[in-house]
Amino acid sequence: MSVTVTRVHEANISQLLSRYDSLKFLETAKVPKLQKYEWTWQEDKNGRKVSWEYYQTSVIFIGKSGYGKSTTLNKIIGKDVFETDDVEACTKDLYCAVYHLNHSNDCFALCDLPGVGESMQADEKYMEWYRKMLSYSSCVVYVLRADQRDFSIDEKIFKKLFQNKYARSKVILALNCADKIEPVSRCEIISEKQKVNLKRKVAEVRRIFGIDNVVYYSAYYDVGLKRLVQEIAEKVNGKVEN
Ligand SMILES: Nc1nc2c(ncn2[C@@H]2O[C@H](COP(=O)(O)OP(=O)(O)O)[C@@H](O)[C@H]2O)c(=O)[nH]1
Ligand SMILES: [Mg+2]
Repeated sequence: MSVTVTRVHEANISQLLSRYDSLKFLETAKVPKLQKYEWTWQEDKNGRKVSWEYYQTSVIFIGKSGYGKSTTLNKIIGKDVFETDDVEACTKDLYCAVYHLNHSNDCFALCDLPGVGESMQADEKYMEWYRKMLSYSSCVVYVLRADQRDFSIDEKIFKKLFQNKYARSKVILALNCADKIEPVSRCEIISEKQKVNLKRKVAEVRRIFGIDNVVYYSAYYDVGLKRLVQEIAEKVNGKVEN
């Protein structure tokens, strides 16, 4: 199976490092590179398939459509390059923001894998493909919503995707839309009362999914994103050579 990889953004890593101190290690880090996988393709300007090197430092964002993955990526990057409209279910395309590291030909990539959730439920045959792709990444950000009450579908998907301890060790559960948890405040983006409920939600999600790395944030209001990037940095740092 092959996949179309679209680079929605390409820049030097300095653009990202100026925004996030926690990623500074990428200035000197060596990134192991994976090549020649049949699904690693992108189309050039003439529509021809050209090989694409998939970087082991790739960070993949997954989660159901409408949970705010693209908004999160745009806020991290500082540009609106990932489309925030709803995408068609069942798409298998991968959208990436690629950052070139100064000292080598290596890259760091932030990727959006839309359609996970609905399509995985609908079609078991994609499971293996998704699992493979996730296994080649250094970090997987699984986006949930802080105001979500029922996690049963996500729990099912999660268990199918991350079947062993190693796979789960890469995961960060990111609770977006923290501003929407009750009691919604008119004066503050996230009130003290909301923070109490957010902490309870984090504890609940930790228990349900069996993952310690759980953070809450609001992509829309840019609250808590530095903490999320810090968690990402820790996972990626464990996969590169310093
Ligand atoms: N209130 C609120 N809305 C958000 C937040 N993040 C995303 N949204 C909204 O949720 C909708 C879906 O977001 P999008 O990024 O397209 O979701 P995706 O399908 O997971 O990529 C958009 O209308 C966003 O503006 C957030 O933190 N708070
Ligand atoms: Mg999206």
